[in-house]
Amino acid sequence: MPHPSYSARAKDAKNPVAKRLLELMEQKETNLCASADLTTAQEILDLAEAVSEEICVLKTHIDIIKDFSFKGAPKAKTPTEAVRNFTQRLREIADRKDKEFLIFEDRKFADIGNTVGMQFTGGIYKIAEWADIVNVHSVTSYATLPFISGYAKTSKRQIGVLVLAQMTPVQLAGLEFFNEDYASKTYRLVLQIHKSQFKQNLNPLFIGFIGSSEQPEILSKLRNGDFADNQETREISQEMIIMTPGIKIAPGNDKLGQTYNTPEKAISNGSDVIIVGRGIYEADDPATAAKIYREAGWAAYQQNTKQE
Ligand code: S5P
Repeated sequence: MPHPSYSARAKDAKNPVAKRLLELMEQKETNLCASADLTTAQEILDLAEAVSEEICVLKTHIDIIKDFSFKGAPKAKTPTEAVRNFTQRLREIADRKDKEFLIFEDRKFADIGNTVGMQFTGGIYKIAEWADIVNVHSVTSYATLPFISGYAKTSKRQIGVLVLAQMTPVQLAGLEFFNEDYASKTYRLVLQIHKSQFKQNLNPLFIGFIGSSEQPEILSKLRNGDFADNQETREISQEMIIMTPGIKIAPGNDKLGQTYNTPEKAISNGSDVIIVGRGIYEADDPATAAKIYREAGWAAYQQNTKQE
């Protein structure tokens, strides 16, 4: 079944980050998120520069960076200042009008609300000051959300939260944790909170899910709202943006169990944004690789979208 376009969904999106992202995707003609899993600030900034025209989102893991120095960085007296110099520079690259993209810190919060609060706003990373999007594990999302929600109410910065409904790989030591039951519970929890925040005139925080194309039938159900218990919930779930990691042009596995599927498979089963890490940053020419992924993702989107 063809899906509504990103721009049609942008009109209904209640979270400003989700709205901005859907608009940006349509304007820049890209549904590609580059995952910058690199360990020095300089490499990440160079990658961000190289791929900025091809992407709608750059995903970071701030806690894997071992060196925050970069060319032209102001002098930093403390680790917090060194991190802030880097995140400010990254924001400058992301905010350039013609090449804009959003920043997604892939922190996968999973603790009690008080601890997540400190991880989100504090430490040396101060994620809340620079990330547009963060993600939380479904099992603890109920506990973590009130904090992020409280922060969002008082802060000028807008934030969108993705919830992990599935993960790659699905099989962990032969046990299937990320099954249909898990995805369905995640969906129902997210939609319940999303609707209640909207009804209380709050900015809903959830913008969607991390979904995997290793289990395409579950991914399709997330997209189509098949886990909804009524029509209203099913319709609202069209606002949810699904981002999918484990993407390579050549499907397969890595040595640590990561599983890869193609951009076409992810998008045709209902994903909105493909997340590509090593397929881009390990390529000889990351800019060209990003262009190839962007074209593959965009062609798949056009094939699976209702013509308006
Ligand atoms: O289930 C998941 C969720 C995420 S966000 N599986 C994943 O691989 N990820 C992230 O996507 C992972 O942390 C990494 O940053 C990226 C995939 O990288 P790649 O090099 O395998 O493309």
